Amino acid sequence: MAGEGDVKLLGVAVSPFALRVRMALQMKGVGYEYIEQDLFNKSELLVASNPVHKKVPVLIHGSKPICESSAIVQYVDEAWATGGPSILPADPYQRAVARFWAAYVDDKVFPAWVAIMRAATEEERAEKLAAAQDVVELMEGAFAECSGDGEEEEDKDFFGGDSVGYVDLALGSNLFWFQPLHEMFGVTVIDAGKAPRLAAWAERFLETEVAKVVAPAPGSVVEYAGKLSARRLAAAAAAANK
Ligand SMILES: N[C@@H](CCC(=O)N[C@@H](CS)C(=O)NCC(=O)O)C(=O)O
Repeated sequence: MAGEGDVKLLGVAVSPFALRVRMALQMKGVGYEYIEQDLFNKSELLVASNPVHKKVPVLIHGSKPICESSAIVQYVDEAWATGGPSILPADPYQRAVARFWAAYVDDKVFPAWVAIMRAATEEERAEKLAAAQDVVELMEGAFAECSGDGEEEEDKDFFGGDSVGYVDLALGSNLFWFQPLHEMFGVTVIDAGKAPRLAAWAERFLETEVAKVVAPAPGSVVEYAGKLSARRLAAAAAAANK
């Protein structure tokens, strides 16, 4: 029966996509075995469970693998419907709005901040930062759209209203990289001058229990970013020598 059985999660401790699933499982009080993956040397289990993309996260419920973080979070919300607060809104229109903004996070916000990290020169980094800040700023309006019922003047604390919901998990899982990006490159992705409500939300989100429980160990994101960068440089050097 849905909501029962043996649950495993294949993840990487610093992966935003895996982190959002871990937060969803935490919200629903689901016990699970967490199996850390090495993406530089993918396990047979990962490749067999997600043969199409070979990416984390993968949730394995009983013997059934579920791939793609957004599909997994929605599955967790439905399969453990009574385990904790609803992650998606009950109202069909609000659900559609939440799905729209969560997709915006994955399609626009994630690539925008990854581009800052990959910039080859300081000039390029400044360009990518400005672009990322514009992408993020657009979510200021989304905050009012998602968190209220459209009639109230006051902002709620979260995209999900009074508590963390689907868009909070989608965007919030990216926040674990923003402080490390600041440490590495001195950049501020959510600029309080340009996006004050979002900056306040980000502080609130990182203070929630659900975020604190999964937060990557200090230094681990910077370390992982270093490994990714070394791999990228090695691949570029190998391509240039062909
Ligand atoms: N759209 C996917 C993205 C997952 C993703 O990009 N995972 C990365 C780690 S953050 C990964 O497994 N990368 C391995 C690879 O690209 O080979 C989701 O939402 O689950």
